[in-house]
Amino acid sequence: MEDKLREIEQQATSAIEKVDSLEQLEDLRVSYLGKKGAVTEILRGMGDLAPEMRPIVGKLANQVKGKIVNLIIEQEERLKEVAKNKQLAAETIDVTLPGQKQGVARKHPLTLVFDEIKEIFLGLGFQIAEGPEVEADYYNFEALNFPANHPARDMQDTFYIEGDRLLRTHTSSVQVRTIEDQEPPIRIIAPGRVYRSDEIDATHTPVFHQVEGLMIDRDISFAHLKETLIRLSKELFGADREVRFRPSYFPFTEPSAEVDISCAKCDGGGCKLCSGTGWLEILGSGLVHPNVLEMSGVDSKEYSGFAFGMGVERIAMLKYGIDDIRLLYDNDLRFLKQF
Ligand code: 2U9
Repeated sequence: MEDKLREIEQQATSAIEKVDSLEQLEDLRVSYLGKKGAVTEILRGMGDLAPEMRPIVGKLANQVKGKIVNLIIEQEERLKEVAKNKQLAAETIDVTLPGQKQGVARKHPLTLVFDEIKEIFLGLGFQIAEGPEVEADYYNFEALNFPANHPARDMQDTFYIEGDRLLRTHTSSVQVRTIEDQEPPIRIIAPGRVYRSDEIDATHTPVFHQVEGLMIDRDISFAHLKETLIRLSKELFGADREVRFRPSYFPFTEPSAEVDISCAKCDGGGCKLCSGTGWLEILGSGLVHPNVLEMSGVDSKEYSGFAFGMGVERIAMLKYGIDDIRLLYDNDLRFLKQF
């Protein structure tokens, strides 16, 4: 039995020295020390030995086992070291290679305009209101004084979904929801995406963006509207721009006015950009129609208000001299990098 153990020890020592992979080493461990391994079998057979032999063989078997365990640990460390060095050699970094250029992100021109308008109105004490893009006919039209079959609905032809659901044609619906829910005084702007069934051309896309605004309180007059919108126009386009109010019509405001700024290109003299008029339209506005206030539960004898709306694409095009709205959606970096 002692000879057998010596033989196992010798075989194991030379086999362990020769292995060159961790898998082979594990196989060897199992074959000597595993459940059915050579050393384990001997230890298990101790009961068959003469009692005086048991301590001698037992001691030797444990010594051989200890030696094999140590050899395996040493070999395992060596193999791991070899593998690590091999990996390190394969992963060397050439620090002289040129680095990868990281482009710095920037804001889309529409986002720049949104941010600027929001900043101006937050400074005037307005809050930002949001609402659903899929709207009920009531909030998009009915509550804004567009009765069913009213011809003014044609100006904002939209995408109908089913029943009375549609894609909102303006963010006015957000403002109706706000006046239903909140007591005056109200000072809000409603920025967001809107939809109209328009053919695509240089100035129209079926999806575009608006910022609308609304102020309701006691004694709100056209003077408040003018002061607010002149400030907005000058902050957006420069203090040297002239601002004019031109009578207009919207079902939800009375009186209504469109706001123009003097053309920056010809300084009011008349050019192709302003169609020879010297003026560029930037937004629509008016005093909220009493019907609109009453329909949302506001007493029009006690309260009045003004409202306005602008297309963000149009503002961006005028501000940055963009002559085709589609450039805003093409995602062409040559265009976007200019902002
Ligand atoms: C309520 C009452 C009144 C919002 C208004 C306009 C005038 C307007 C257009 C400008 C260009 C839309 O994007 S555009 O085509 N908007 O001219 N919008 S007053 O009036 C409201 C809104 C909500 C409750």
